[in-house]
Amino acid sequence: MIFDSARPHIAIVGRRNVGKSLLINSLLKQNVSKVSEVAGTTVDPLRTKFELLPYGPVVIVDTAGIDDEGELGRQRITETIKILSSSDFALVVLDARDTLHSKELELFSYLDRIQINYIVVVNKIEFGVNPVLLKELKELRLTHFEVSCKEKAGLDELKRRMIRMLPLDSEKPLVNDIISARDVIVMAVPADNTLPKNKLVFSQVHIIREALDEHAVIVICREKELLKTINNLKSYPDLVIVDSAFFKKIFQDIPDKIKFTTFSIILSRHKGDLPLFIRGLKKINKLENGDKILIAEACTHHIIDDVQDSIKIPKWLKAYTKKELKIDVVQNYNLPDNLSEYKLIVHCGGCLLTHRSMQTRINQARLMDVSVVNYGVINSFIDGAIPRGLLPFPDAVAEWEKA
Ligand SMILES: Nc1nc2c(ncn2[C@@H]2O[C@H](COP(=O)(O)OP(=O)(O)OP(=O)(O)O)[C@@H](O)[C@H]2O)c(=O)[nH]1
Ligand SMILES: [Mg+2]
Repeated sequence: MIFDSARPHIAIVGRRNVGKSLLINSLLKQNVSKVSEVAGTTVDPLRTKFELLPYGPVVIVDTAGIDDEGELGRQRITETIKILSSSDFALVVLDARDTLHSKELELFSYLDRIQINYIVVVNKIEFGVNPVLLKELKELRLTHFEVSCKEKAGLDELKRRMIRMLPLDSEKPLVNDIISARDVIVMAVPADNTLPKNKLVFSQVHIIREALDEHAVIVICREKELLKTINNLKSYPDLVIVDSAFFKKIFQDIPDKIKFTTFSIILSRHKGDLPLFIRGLKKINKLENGDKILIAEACTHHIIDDVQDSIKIPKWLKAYTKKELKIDVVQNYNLPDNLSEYKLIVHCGGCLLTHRSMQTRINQARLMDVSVVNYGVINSFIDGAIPRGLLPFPDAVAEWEKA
């Protein structure tokens, strides 16, 4: 479920009874979460909207303890992991009297894998802080923050630290970081718009807007007029953007010196994670007979518009790899629970997903060690636009060139 996806989500995680719920109540100065000395008081995630001033609105999420026991406990831990993978930031709460438990070590490695920032909060410091705990945190190179929720110590400083560490906007730009003032960008617009309604138009408008903000010059033409347009310029353009399907027809006519990319590659980076998708693309060469592939479409509009991709890509995968692959297609806002059975997820472009929900899905795959690629990157590869079309994006080129 999305809960105000525009606001950054801060997950409060840790073992049972460390004081997660009291920390939330103390930060919010309201009793929103139930607090008790009984371990396992919080069983369901509790999301509360909160104005973290001067930062702005956030959602703070209380979770069940990561050391919960039994079958129900295991389900609650899974739920907490899901919450983490859709969060922008986390507070990991520890009890100052204890040393690190294996569950906490697992948690740190999860957080590193899903690459979200977090603060280690050592709570209940009025009892003194265990020197072994301090030594363990130091060995892990984890900086920590000491508070006492009971005595209301350290909480304002913790809020200030959170504000400094919260992501401002993790959405990658379309092009503004790869162009400079007075650059000339040529954009070739496909004649027939087979893409979902408004999708391309929307991204074109944003590319134009970003280019203008950078004081670049943007030249727009139809695909048919692209070569003529380039030849009419006094010098080579700094960037040429075309639809991936057009790449094959034109790339030999575009001098090698010109940086050349596709709308799909630009959008894959903007919404998803281009180096990760390139790694996923390379995974295709390592697929074996019997491997399971998941084609994941987040929005139902594909039924009408992109029917080719969920048919075309499985066909292509089988022909390209010459392997017996088991390919499942799902259309759902949520990814299936058996994610870890898959070797590769081929995700739709996610054009109707928010950046945050796309990242959530990517993070779920990362947690399960499943490779991910998206329609845009696969189509660009099929159309011969990879690797050349990656040139404007050095981190993607580096990923492609890795052995
Ligand atoms: N002495 C002391 N007690 C605290 C402090 N913070 C929390 N507690 C107590 O620790 C107990 C557990 O607090 P909770 O906030 O319910 O802990 P929790 O981590 O949410 O626990 P679960 O929901 O069971 O996972 C309660 O009795 C709190 O009053 C603190 O800073 N000092
Ligand atoms: Mg609790």
